[in-house]
Amino acid sequence: METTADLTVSAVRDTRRRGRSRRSLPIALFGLLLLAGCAGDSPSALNPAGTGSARVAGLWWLLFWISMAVFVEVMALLIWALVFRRGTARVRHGQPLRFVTIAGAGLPLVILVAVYGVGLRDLAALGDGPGPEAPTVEVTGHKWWWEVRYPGASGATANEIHIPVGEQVRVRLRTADVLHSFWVPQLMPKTDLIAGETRETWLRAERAGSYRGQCAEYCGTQHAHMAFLVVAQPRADYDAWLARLDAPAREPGTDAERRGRQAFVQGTCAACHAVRGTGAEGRVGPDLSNVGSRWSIGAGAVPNDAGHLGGWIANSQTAKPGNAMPPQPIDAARLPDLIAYLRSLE
Ligand code: HEC
Ligand SMILES: [Cu+2]
Repeated sequence: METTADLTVSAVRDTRRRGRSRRSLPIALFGLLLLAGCAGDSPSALNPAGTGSARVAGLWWLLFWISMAVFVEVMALLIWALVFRRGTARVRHGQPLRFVTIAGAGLPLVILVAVYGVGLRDLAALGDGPGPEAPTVEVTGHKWWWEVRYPGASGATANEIHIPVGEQVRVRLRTADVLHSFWVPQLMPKTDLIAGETRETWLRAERAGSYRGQCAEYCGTQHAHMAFLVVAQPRADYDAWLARLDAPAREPGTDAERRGRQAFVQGTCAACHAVRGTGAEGRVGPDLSNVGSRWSIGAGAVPNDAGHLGGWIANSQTAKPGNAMPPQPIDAARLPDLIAYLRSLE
């Protein structure tokens, strides 16, 4: 038969058990979060896809494991000191001064100098840019989008940089207004864009794919919507893409698209946007010659589909408040044509 005392004891055990399971949930979630950083498609600097970021990740893991080793060692010493307190056990305490000199000063000095050396080596490797024949991309930061040009190709694109996979590509960086910072975590650490200066960095992707980039220097309200995509593709695909960037934009194929082009060229749009071969040569906003194939509208603000495009044209301030494209006085009857035309530009 259970006594009251027995019942109380089992109740206490129950609460303890419940407390433990309540605590294990946040711990499990934290663990999952850590693992998420290692997931295959995570746009993280610890998931490198190119030589530049591989250096950074290598250095990061080196520092991580050294820190872990030091942490474990210090904890072991702490426990040792607590267990074998002076007077409580018969342990010989050796020569404390020699121990402190070696483990407390000598060892850290050796480790720090070695890590400093590895850091200098990686810094030199990151500074080692491509030769003069390497492909070059010219990127200009605007509040809040990226203008992308290739010397030798007449056209431009926005928020999307194509590079040949396995090749070191030079990136020339300028800003049209304030400070921005060019960062593709999976490929290369940050480079600041400084007013009045042309900075240089490089990209090299070891596997084909799309890598997310982001402005990494606060530049105003829509700083978060200043993302871009680096598309690394096989050399032949890259060459074909570059050739299209040099050719006139795609001709309208339907009547709606033809009417859309007319509305675009004759309306306000042409004052700020260019579409190659149409006479629209505005440079205030992104070149729209291939807007239909872009990964997003507004540098990551909204997905690139017909609905969001229509909403953007009528009033982009809803999707990206404060951006430099004012609401457009567009005839509602013309909007579907304009959408059809822009969607056809690939
Ligand atoms: C006063 C200049 C101005 C006018 C006029 C203007 N735009 Fe824009 N537009 C911009 C700017 C600046 C951006 C970039 C905004 C951003 O992402 O921060 C932009 C972005 C866009 C984009 C998104 C492009 C991309 O790749 O993200 C589309 C599409 C677009 N405009 C279409 C139009 C159409 C269609 C018209 C005419 C009805 C028009 N714009 C009129 C300045 C203008
Ligand atoms: Cu920014």
